[in-house]
Amino acid sequence: MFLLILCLVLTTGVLGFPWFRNDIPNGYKVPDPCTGQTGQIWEGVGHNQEPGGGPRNPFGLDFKTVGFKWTKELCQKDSDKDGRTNGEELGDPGCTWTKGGTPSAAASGHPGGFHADLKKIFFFVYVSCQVRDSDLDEFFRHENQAYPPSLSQFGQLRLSSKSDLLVSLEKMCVIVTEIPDVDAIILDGAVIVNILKPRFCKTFEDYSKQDSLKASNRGKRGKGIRRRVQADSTIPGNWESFLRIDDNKTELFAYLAEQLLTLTPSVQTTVVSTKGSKVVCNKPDKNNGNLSLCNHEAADTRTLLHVGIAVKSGMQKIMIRTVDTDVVVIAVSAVHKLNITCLWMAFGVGINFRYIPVHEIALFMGPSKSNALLFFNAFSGCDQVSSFSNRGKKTAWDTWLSFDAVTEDFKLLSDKPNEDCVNEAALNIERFVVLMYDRTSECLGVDAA
Ligand SMILES: [Ca+2]
Repeated sequence: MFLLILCLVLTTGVLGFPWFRNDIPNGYKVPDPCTGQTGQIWEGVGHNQEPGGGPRNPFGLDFKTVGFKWTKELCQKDSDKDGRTNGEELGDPGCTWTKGGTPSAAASGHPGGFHADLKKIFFFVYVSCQVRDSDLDEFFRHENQAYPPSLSQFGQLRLSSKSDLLVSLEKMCVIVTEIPDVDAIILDGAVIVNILKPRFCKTFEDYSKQDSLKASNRGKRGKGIRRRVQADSTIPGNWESFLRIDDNKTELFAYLAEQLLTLTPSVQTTVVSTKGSKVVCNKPDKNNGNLSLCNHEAADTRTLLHVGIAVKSGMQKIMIRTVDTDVVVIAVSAVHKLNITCLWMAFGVGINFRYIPVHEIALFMGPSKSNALLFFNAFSGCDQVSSFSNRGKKTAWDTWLSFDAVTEDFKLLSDKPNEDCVNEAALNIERFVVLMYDRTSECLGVDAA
């Protein structure tokens, strides 16, 4: 008698009870998400364990909430948040099934098998696979999601706060608020036109002539407005919306480049400006080095090319106007190669505007580490690379400070980001990642950790 009662207890639970499986479409044919093998069935649909019993999975909890019935609400819900409704997974996409009827389709997924929450996913996989002949080590060697969490967050880039890195970098220099003495100023045109609103200007010609644009060293995406940029065209009321259209910007930058040259007397100041892939200058006889036909699409690297040409022209004190942390990083990495005396950043807007002496940061870091910063910045998360989950720039920076051996590997990959170098540097890079998540760990690789 005791044994009989014990068996009943072990098989009790939501959808662990066989008769509950009559209350959902295809209740006896829910595929096992663990093995991935055709024909393998998950008996305890509402539970984390395949035979049923134990903790309920999200579908089991939702099933209980609606009173253990197949309701439209339960059918339309995506209990395990995998992007498919319970109805879609159980073969009732139209939510028309009633008890005793024939579902319109076969069950194609488990409605409670996988969570968006990584910890729970691993918990389910571990619990369910250990009762089978599955090799867990082999399983965890492979990505098991459509969107590997090491690369993205549900298919989207995991963006970090890039400016957090500046906090660490600015501790290595003295920030000033007075404009420093410089020979040349490099302006990122896209930044300038975003900062300088047209205010009272009615036409593009007015805009190009406003004092603030000429003295611009002080200086979100969505639906935009397309407007022809001509001298007498009226400036649209919504400047941000106008700037969201690439064609508008292309025309505006070309127009402003011409106007800047026309409006700036060459005896006073030399103006060099990119105009599409070309470089134009208000001194026609000026040699612009190799800048013309420049194929750098991003302004941040192109800006540094201008710095290089200015240095070759004999200028030693240069300032870049930007709002982008990436430009600061590239500048720090380039200072030692440029052989420049002073490289300033006029950075930020409003009350956060300041002058950052990039040459001081590079001097403090030294040539190797300055160069290594380039890969460090890309690896820890940038515009094109996901940041690490729950580990931002500050954690990455602090980890680097405590693990200097990785500097040479970061430097190697900054100089030569090719496959051979990745393989060569992988050992220390993996160790770096382990330390980012656990400073006390002695594991060398991420799999071991
Ligand atoms: Ca689902």
